[in-house]
Amino acid sequence: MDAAPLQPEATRGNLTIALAKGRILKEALPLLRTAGIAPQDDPGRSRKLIFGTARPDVRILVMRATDVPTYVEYGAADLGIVGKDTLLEYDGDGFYEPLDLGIARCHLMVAAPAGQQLTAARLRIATKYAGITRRHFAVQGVQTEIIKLYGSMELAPLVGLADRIVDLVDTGNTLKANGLVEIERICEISARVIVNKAAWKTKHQAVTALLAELDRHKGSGRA
Ligand code: PRT
Ligand code: MG
Repeated sequence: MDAAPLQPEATRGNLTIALAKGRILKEALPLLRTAGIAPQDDPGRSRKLIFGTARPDVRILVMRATDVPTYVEYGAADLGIVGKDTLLEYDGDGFYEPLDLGIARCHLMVAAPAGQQLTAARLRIATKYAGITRRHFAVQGVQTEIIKLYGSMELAPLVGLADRIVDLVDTGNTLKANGLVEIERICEISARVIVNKAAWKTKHQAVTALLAELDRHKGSGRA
């Protein structure tokens, strides 16, 4: 079969959405479905990374949350759906952040073992969010040593790797199960839509129509 000829005019309004897998994908799918952008396969089960959708002009890329801003900044995706935590930690500004979807909600906080007595002058803090943590404590003038981890931050203070952690909390069950208590809230987190700056101009109509659709349906796709 011959490949179809390239039709730049016809593809001008096409949109590629980068979607963070895991929790955000799970919560964004019902919303995308109600907005008429249901993927053709189930991204939660398929091993595919690119998904066509019910709309022939929209496709979805599924990836690690931390890669979403990169794909959008470089224009490999026009839009992205990713947590505010990932955006705060990302070092770049090649996108706009026009919409809060209000899904995958949680908050970023500092936690410590219950009843902790601290003597050291310098706090050792374990976190996946080194940038946010550094900025947060710098503003307070607190000296810290930041220990970068990639998961299960709650473990670090239990085995003496760190005095405190900076992590996301939703129900608080994980903290509780590990004898930790929240001692300071840093900020509220939810999933945001980001848009590549060039796409915002060249695909303005398609982008704003999609944003309006998502905005109209947000909050209604949840179980
Ligand atoms: O990507 P990675 O594998 O490192 O993260 P993950 O598997 O922990 O989470 P994932 O990929 O499913 O989704 C991560 C994104 O979901 C984050 O970037 C947030 O924007 C959003 N989100 C919302 C959360 C939570 N809520 C959340 N509770 N991400 C992680 N958690 C973790 C938290 O780190 C802690 O370990 O859940 C645990 C606490 O939950 P509770 O309910 O016990 O308090
Ligand atoms: Mg994950």
